[in-house]
Amino acid sequence: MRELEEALAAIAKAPDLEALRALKARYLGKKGLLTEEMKALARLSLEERKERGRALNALKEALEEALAKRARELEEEALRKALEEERQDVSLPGVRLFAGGLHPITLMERELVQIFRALGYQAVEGPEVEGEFFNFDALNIPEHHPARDMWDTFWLEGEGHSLPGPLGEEVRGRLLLRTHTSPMQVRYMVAHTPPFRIVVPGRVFRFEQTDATHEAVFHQLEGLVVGEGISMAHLKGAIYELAQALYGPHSRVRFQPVYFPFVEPGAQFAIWWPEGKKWLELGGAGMVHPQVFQAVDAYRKTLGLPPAYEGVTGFAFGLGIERLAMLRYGIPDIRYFFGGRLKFLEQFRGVL
Ligand code: YSA
Repeated sequence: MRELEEALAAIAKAPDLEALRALKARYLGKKGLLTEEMKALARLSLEERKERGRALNALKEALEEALAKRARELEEEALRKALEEERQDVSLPGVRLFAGGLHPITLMERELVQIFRALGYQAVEGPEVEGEFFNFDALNIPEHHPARDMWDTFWLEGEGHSLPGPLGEEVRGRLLLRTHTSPMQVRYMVAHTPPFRIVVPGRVFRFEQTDATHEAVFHQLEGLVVGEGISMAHLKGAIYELAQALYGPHSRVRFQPVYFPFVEPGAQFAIWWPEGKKWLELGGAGMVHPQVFQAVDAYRKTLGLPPAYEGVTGFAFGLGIERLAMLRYGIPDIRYFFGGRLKFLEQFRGVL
C-alpha cells in the first residue's frame, strides 16, 4: 500500500496535464504497474487471487478517481489563468475606423464658394444634361463654328429631346453632357435681372483622352458679375481677391489675351503661388460678349419677358477645380481623384 500512497501523492502534485498523462500510463497503461500486477494474478492460487484481485481493483478505482480529480483541478486552473490573461481592458482607446469624409474636390469646391460668398456672390447650380442652345448657341458658338472644337462633346443619342429651360418651360433640341459650367450663365441671366454676382460650381464632361492633367469628367467653378459699369478692372479685382484668399498677401495674378467666343476681350488667368514659386494657369475669363446679352434678351422675349441686358456690362470666368486641388494638395496625377482608392481619399480626413 506504500506504492498506492506514493502514486496518489504523485498524482495530486502533477504540475500539468502532460505529467498527469504520464502518470496514468505509468500505473494504468498497457504496460503499467497495475496492469502487470493484474497479469501476475494468474500465477496465484484461487484464494490468493480473490483477495489480491479485490485489493488491486480498489487500488485501480482509487487511482482513477485521483487522476480525474487532478485533471479537473488542472483544467480549472488553466481556464482561470486564461481568463485572467485575456481580460479585455475596456478603458483602452479603440482602433479608429474611417467612417467617411468629404472628397478633396468637394473640399476645394467649398473653399472656393466660401471665398466668393465672402465677396457677396451667390452660389447657384445647373443641370449636367444640357441643351445644345445653352451650352453652345447662346454662348455665341453656333453649329459648324470652329470654336465648337474647343469642347469635345458627349452628345445624347437621338433627336427630339426636351428639357426644362431656365423658368421650367419646355425646351426642345439636341442634348449633351455640359462641356463647361458656362451654360448656367445663360440660364441665370434669362431668369434674373441685373445687377448680380454668382458663382456656379459643377461637374462637366469632355470626350477627351485622359492623362495626368486631363479627365473626361471634372469640375469647374464659373463666375458671372453683371451690372452697370462693370469693367475688366472688376474682373482683375475678383481674381486678385481669389489669389489672396488662396495663397496670401504675396500672391499675384496674371492675365493673357485668349479667345473665347462668349467674351470680348477674352483672357486666361494665372495665379502666382509663392511657396511653389510658379504661375498656376487656372482658367478662362473676359467681358461678357454683347452677342450673349442679345441671345439672352431674345430668349426672354420668347417667354414674354422684357429685355434686361441693354446698357449693362459684365465679366465672367471659369476655372478648373481639379487643377487647383492638385496644386493645393500636391497631387501629381488628376486621375487619383476619382480612381476610387480609399488609401488616397483617407488622407483628406479632417482637411479644412
Ligand atoms: C472662359 C470665359 C468665361 O467668360 C467664362 C468661362 C470660361 C471658361 C470656359 N468655359 C472653359 O471651359 N475654358 S477651358 O476649356 O479652358 O476650361 C477651363 C479650365 O478647366 C481649364 O483652365 C482647366 O483648368 C480646366 N480643364 C479643362 N479641361 C480639363 C480641365 N481640367 C481637367 N481635365 C480636363 N480635361
